[in-house]
Parts: sequence; C-alpha cells; structure tokens
Amino acid sequence: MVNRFFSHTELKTDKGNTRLDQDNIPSHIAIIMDGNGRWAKNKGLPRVAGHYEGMKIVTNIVKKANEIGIKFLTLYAFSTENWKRPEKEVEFLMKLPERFLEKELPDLQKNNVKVRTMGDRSLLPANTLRAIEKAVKETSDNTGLVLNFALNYGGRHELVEMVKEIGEDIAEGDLRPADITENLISERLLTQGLPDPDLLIRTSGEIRLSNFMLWQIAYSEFWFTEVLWPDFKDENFVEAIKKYQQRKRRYGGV
Ligand code: V07
Repeated sequence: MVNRFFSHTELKTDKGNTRLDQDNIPSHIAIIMDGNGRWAKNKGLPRVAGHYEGMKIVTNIVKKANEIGIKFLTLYAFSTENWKRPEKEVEFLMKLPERFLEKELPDLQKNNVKVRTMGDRSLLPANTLRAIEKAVKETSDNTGLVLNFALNYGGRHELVEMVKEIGEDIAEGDLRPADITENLISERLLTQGLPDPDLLIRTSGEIRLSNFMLWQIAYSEFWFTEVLWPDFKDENFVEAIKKYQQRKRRYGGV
C-alpha cells in the first residue's frame, strides 16, 4: 500500500515501486547490454562467465518487458565488431543463442512472444542458425512482445546494404531517385515492420552508440546507467522507463 501521507518518503526510497504511467509506455525499447566482461573481471572470473550471467538477465528483462506491456524489445547480443574478440570467447558467445532458446523457448511460446533477429546470419555457426530459425518459425504466429535480437549486426553495414539495394533497383529501372523517401529507407532496413525505438538503454557507463541502429534512433530518448548488464535488475529497467515518462518528447518542435 502506497503511503499517501508521506509521499516524499516514497520518492526518496523509490526502488521501482511507484507505478508506471500506463498511457505512456514506450512501444519499442532497445538495449545495449554492456559490462558483462567487466562484471566477470571484478569477480575474478573469466569473461565468458559474465556473458552467461548476462544471458540470465535477458530472461528476466524479457519477462518484465512483457509484464509492462512493451511491444518491441531489441537487444544488442553480438556486433559485427565482436568477431575480433579472442576465438574462444566468440565460440562461447555463438553458443548462447542455442543455450538460451533451449531453455526459454517453451516459456516464450507460452507468453506469446515473437522471436526475430536482425543481422547477417551467413556467418553464424550451423547449430546457432538452426536454433534461431526454429525459434523464429515456431513463434512466427505469436502476437505478443516482439523480441528482436541484434546478432552480427552493425548499423553502418545495414545502411551500406540498403544503399546497394536501392542502387540496384535504380540501375534496373525499378526505382527513381525521386521516389526515395524516409519511409522507403526505413522499409529497407533490418528493422522493417518495427517502429523506431522510443527508448535506448545502455548499461555499464559507456556513453556511445557503438554502431547500433544509427538510422532508427534519430528521435529516441537515451538512458545510460553505470550498472553492469549482469547486475541489471527489473528495478533498473522500470527506472529507465520512468525517466522516459518524465521527459517531454519534442521531435524538434517546441
Ligand atoms: C548473448 C547474453 C546477454 C548479454 C550480452 C552478450 C552475451 C541471448 C542471446 C540470443 C541471441 C539470439 C537468439 C536468442 C538468444 C545471445 C549472444 C550473446 C551472441 F535468437 N543472450 N545472448 N546471443 N549474451
């Protein structure tokens, strides 16, 4: 029960207990899940232990997002730059989609979650690809939360591929330069069918985009936290959404 006589106390001790404004729930949240390696290092553990712990947090946040009524959740799981990491670490990371889905697919199904991915699938190991394709297929008719994993994704790469495609269409005579609009571009990106993110969250204190969704975040609210991804709690997630709700979104107007 909320103490209505001492609401100042409630504000001070807010651990995510106050209510969200149900009329202003962000439709699409994108998250850069950073700090897994540092979390492990702080504990004297190998980096992969951080990645594994981070995977458990994905489960929690998907559940919470669903509960809150988020419609689209995009998670940056693996970037085009991540291939430069030590081979053993890449190998471990590439097994995580399969491990995650093996454990979570039944619950995702039960909760009406629709799984999709964005990024170049051609470089993924066969087992990883198979697990992902199975999950995408089996959840394709679900109508609840869209859970979009950015996997081998890079924002500039996405833009380059879009421009190539448009160039080809023009060369073939199927498209005129005058037909190029913002909508046409949006429809040719990997986020086709998804609205632009309303809120971008990055954990672990780094204040940069790292090649994530360069086109799509033009008007997104950004929320950064020092909390490392494996330490990220439901309360932190709710806090981010509350901060979003407190901001006045202007879209360049006044
Ligand atoms: C990965 C765990 C979360 C923290 C960030 C890095 C490590 C879930 C997936 C995943 C991807 C596709 C899919 C289902 C699950 C995943 C990678 C890394 C490469 F269809 N977590 N997670 N994939 N981490």
